[in-house]
Amino acid sequence: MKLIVCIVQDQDSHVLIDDLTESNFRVTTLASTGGFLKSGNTTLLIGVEEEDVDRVFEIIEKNCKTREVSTPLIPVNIPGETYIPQPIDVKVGGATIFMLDVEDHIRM
Ligand code: 2BA
Repeated sequence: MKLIVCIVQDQDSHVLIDDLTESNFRVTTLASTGGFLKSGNTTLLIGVEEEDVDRVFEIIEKNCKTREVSTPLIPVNIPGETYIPQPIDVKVGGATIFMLDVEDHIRM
């Protein structure tokens, strides 16, 4: 069994979760925050048998889009002065995926 840890943009998470559950996959969602943009994203935990991994990837690919996002204009306060950084555009991926081997899966 594999555990797919998948970080997606909030905008894509609802349709993705619906598609996964309608396809009989079990999903846990966690509200998360990206370290760089400091804005919300969604982390999904999906436990699947190895033969189903490709099907899950297809569903993720179908529902998650890459978008260009500007970094926020958050002022940086240095004692005595305030510095407003220039925004930069970054491409946020449709999904960032980590695959972990699962030693045991127990349901009681
Ligand atoms: P954030 O950390 O908010 O990053 C959003 C996007 O900003 C990233 O998109 C990337 O295009 C850019 N970015 C991130 N760190 C950067 C840096 N040090 N310098 C320049 N640009 C940078 P993605 O790579 O698609 O990542 C989307 C979200 O997935 C990330 O949100 C983070 O929450 C997660 N993520 C990505 N790679 C990760 C990793 N290796 N470990 C843990 N979480 C990761």
